[in-house]
Amino acid sequence: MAWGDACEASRADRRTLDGELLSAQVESTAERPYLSPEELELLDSYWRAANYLSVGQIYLLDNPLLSEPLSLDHIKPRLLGHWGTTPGLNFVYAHLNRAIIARDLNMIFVTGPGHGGPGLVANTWLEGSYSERHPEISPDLAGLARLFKQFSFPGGIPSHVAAEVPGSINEGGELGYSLAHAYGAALDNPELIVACVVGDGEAETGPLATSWHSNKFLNPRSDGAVLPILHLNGYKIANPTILARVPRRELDALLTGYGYQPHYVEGHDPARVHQQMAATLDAVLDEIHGIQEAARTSGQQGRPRWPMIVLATPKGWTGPAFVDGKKVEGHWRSHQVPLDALATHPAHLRMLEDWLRSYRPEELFTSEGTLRPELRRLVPRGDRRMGSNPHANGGLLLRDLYLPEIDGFALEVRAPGAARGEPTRVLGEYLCEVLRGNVASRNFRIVGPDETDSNRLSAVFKTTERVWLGELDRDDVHLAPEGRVMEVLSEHMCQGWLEGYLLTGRHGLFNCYEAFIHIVDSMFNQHAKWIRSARALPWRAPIASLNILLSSHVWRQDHNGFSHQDPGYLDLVVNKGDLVRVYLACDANTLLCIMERCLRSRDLVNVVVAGKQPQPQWLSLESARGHCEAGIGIFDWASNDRNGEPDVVLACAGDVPTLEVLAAVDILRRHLPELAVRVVNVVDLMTLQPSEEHPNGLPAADFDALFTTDKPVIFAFHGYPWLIHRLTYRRTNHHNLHVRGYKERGTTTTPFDMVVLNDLDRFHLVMDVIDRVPTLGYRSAQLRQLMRDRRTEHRRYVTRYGQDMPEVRDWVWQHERDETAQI
Ligand SMILES: Cc1ncc(C[n+]2csc(CCOP(=O)(O)OP(=O)(O)O)c2C)c(N)n1
Ligand SMILES: [Mg+2]
Repeated sequence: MAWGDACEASRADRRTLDGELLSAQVESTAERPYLSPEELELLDSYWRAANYLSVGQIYLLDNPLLSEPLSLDHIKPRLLGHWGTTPGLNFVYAHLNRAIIARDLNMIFVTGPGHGGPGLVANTWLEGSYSERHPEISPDLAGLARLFKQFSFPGGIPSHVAAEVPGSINEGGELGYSLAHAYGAALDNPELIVACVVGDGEAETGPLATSWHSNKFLNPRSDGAVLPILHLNGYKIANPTILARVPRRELDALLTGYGYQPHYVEGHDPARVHQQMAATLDAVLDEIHGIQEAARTSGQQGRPRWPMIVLATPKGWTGPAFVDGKKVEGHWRSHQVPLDALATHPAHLRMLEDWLRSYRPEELFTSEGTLRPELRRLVPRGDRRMGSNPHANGGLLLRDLYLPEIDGFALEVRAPGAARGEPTRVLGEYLCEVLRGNVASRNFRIVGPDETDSNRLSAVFKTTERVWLGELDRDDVHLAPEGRVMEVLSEHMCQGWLEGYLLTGRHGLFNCYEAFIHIVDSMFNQHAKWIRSARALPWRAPIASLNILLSSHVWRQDHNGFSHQDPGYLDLVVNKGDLVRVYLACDANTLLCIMERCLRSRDLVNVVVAGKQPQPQWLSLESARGHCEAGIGIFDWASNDRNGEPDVVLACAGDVPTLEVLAAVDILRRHLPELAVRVVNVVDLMTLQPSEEHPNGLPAADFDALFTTDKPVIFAFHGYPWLIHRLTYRRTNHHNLHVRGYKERGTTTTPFDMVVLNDLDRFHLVMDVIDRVPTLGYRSAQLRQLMRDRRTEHRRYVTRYGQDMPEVRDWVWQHERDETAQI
């Protein structure tokens, strides 16, 4: 069949919106075979080989080529894995290989139903990529036996498409992220096609449901293509799927409504479905090529209607049709292990043998366990193999970002508190230059859920736009098909895109309101797991870190109120230990130093919390550099313990806690000048952990030197107080540590009232000092009384005037500014 005919056939597909029309179309494809009998036979054999290897991985411990009758001794004692999705994945993989060879495509494969691990392991072994990455799983009989044994076996490999599987950028264990990952991979990769199988159950998840909209952000001129393949096998674990049980007309309307041109491939007779799939795949690849050509050569504008495939084939295709009288093939019962009582049901063992032999392994493999030479011709060459495509091992392609010197962006701070500034606005200027400096390499993007302006990073729009392929209005600003900032009100899409972008070897930053980053807690978990697994694989080259900037944070969401006040993301991320860095910027220059470090780092998740409101600036760039390098340190200029040991340590982490601590120190030094106070500021939260627990953890001696071993420590923290206890519980002086932080008291109120509500305010900190420094005794009773009165007065004032007291609003750090101009 010629290309034109193929398009015609696929156009006919588009009209197949109900069963009748579809069967008519299937008949007509069968009458006019697209593949020659030889091509069909080879393709089907290749598919059978992958299916055989998949079943073998789930069941076999020995006898890999069934050279002797199957007995229980050959069967794994624990049967673990997912069969149901696998034949469909294998089917798609075989057809994509055919297209890659025919068209010399640069393609990677994203597996939404990642529980189909056996399929991807089988395919990458067949093509040789697996053995190249895992030489012990050699392309011979011994390797085949090990391939089978290792799957879901202690000391072996997981049952999912994990980082261990070459060619994967999507684990798929937690469903929902495949399509966003696929789009992230395609961005700025104009020659790449990302084939993405979406499970019909997966399609019910929130992240996946919204990810269809990614097509409004893909520029056909400068980005690659994504080919979504909705795997409509009808079932999830124990239920039908929604999309399989709505009339095709509704499904078609849904997908068309998302802006796609769906093409349907449906059936259960392999020969017929092969013919349909081959014809349809060629048609959609023609369409993709046509779209890209039109945009790239004739300058066609606007949002294209990208094609996609709906593949409706039975779940558990080619497996046992019925087991113990119950339907299995084409049913959710095929989801995991269709025959799982082999030890007690001899008939099941025979069924398994029949099933395995139905693939005719003797026709597929030589007696040495290698794929027969005629089938090897169906494997793309070298890096064109999807398991060896360097885009799926992004670190191989990673180039360092150009990073401008931060000096040009720093605020001039002649003395602590002598300047004011908005940290994220300052950062925005720097990021603008990062964007500008990397225009040519097209390897840096900023994502965010509609908050880049709100987070005051607006300076980036001096050099770039927001990507937008949708319709434009005359009044729109900063929207264009070309742009480096991607904004969509879906934290899932933001993170999914960025993960896909990073995993394929690029760099980026996710900016988000602090409270709403929780929406993607679980995505963070999964990405961190991926990094941990990938780090253990020498062939997976390090990728750029996932950088998350949290602004509009808990303490300055006073106008949005309680719903927007939640610093708990930090509690979550520290669970991932050495993979995570948490930075709390106390001012703008600190933020610049932190961000520069994050953008250079690899294989980490960096979480940066920074304020956006005008606030006093404490550190010159030089001081900030040293402070960030250490991650923690004494603010000499705020301490008066220089000539001896402190009576109390006041520690702070975060911009608002730092401000309150310094204001408290101001009060203490005015009222109790003889009290020796030490101020410790923490930028890198992980310094608090013991060095044995975290690479950034302070050695015990350094920690004790800063916090003493016996003095009271009042710690003002940005987040929930327990986190500081978690991190420091093994420190010598932990029993003297008293933490103030957010304790879930929030509302729409003034900035200072927020800290008062949570007992983090300067007055309360002074009271904490008085209560915990034994030597102060009764001498400080009056000051304590005064502090209580100030809190009472604050309450009276804010409820009356709706703003903070002048003494709070206008407070500035003045101590010794003249005599110690150096900071
Ligand atoms: C977010 C999430 N929720 C639940 C699960 C548990 N789970 C594993 S597989 C599966 C069904 C998947 O169905 P589908 O996407 O249709 O895949 P397939 O039919 O191809 O197996 C579920 C619910 C999961 N892995 N991820
Ligand atoms: Mg399904």
